[in-house]
Amino acid sequence: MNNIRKSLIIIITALCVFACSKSKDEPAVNPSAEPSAEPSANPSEDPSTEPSADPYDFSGLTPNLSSDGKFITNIFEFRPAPGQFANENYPKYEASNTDADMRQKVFDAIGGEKRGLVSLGSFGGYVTFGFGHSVINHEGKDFMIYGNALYGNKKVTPYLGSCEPGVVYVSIDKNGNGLPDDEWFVLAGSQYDISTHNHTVTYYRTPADHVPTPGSPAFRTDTTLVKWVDSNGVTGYVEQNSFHTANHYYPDWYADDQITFTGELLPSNIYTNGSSVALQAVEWGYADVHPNDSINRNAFDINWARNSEGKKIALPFIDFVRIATGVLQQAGMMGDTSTEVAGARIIDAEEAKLLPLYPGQQ
Ligand SMILES: [Ca+2]
Ligand SMILES: [Ca+2]
Ligand SMILES: [Ca+2]
Repeated sequence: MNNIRKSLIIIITALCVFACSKSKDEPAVNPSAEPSAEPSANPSEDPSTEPSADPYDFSGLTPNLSSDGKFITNIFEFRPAPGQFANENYPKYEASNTDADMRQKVFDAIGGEKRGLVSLGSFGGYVTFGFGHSVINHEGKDFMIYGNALYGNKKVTPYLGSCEPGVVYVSIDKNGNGLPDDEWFVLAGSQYDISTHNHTVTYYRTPADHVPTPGSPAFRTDTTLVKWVDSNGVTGYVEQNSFHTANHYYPDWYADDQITFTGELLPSNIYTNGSSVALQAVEWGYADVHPNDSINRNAFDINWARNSEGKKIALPFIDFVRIATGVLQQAGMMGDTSTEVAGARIIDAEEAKLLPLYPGQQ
């Protein structure tokens, strides 16, 4: 399996691998990365003006409590960015598959208590899901996300391994139509203050007359396979590597020849030492950066929600969750970095009491 091979590469390229201890409640890896105080509030707000002008007043909304399952029931969107696993696997694209077919495959992989894998591709690629009912924002953490992160050589630097941060967004069904067409809020994790907010990247389908540009080392079989342009005018490429040469990387079922994503861009987490390459974990608040047995590090509090201007937004509950790859990078033999999602689960109020908040999470 590609996933196993991918893991093996990481293990081989790390300098010396050993079993790492569980990390549930360890102190901050990088205390300096903790978010600082929230942005300044708007001092011009006049409390004497008319009521309910606040778009973030959700007090009139009633949560949907028609069911009480803990796991994913609906895949609303699957929009991966180009990457080495697109089409090939996680999930596999087969000729004539539609968007609906691909969403069904995603559900088959990560719906309910299944722990299959879905790969989101390069920066911005995402999956959007729900639990069949609202998720109440109770005290502490409210849900967790499963991935396929692993640690390698913790001796060299903390939490070194295959950690591919996915940014988590939440939304409330404000217009009540049951669809995720309402405003999205990012859950501000430990990297929020050093991330580029509202970063936009457009990827272009490889032209039919494309001529590969081999690079060095030899595993870089085409350094110009999928072109991208970001909101700063910077151009780059998702490269083809020798382990995935039969793949277009650009999702074959997309009707358009270009696709644009906007979201939080984290700094590169590539760790290099000579020819060794690994992907270092970030502290908290992102999917697919800590092994699944670290429940608390894979758990999320709706209280971390912020709007696109950085303002903290109090959400009494949510109806939709979106996970998007948060980095844009080529990591040596590991190729492009892609967040994987292996399911999600609601954390109830009792379990939340067992998952203490880390410094910076309050
Ligand atoms: Ca909460
Ligand atoms: Ca809606
Ligand atoms: Ca991963």
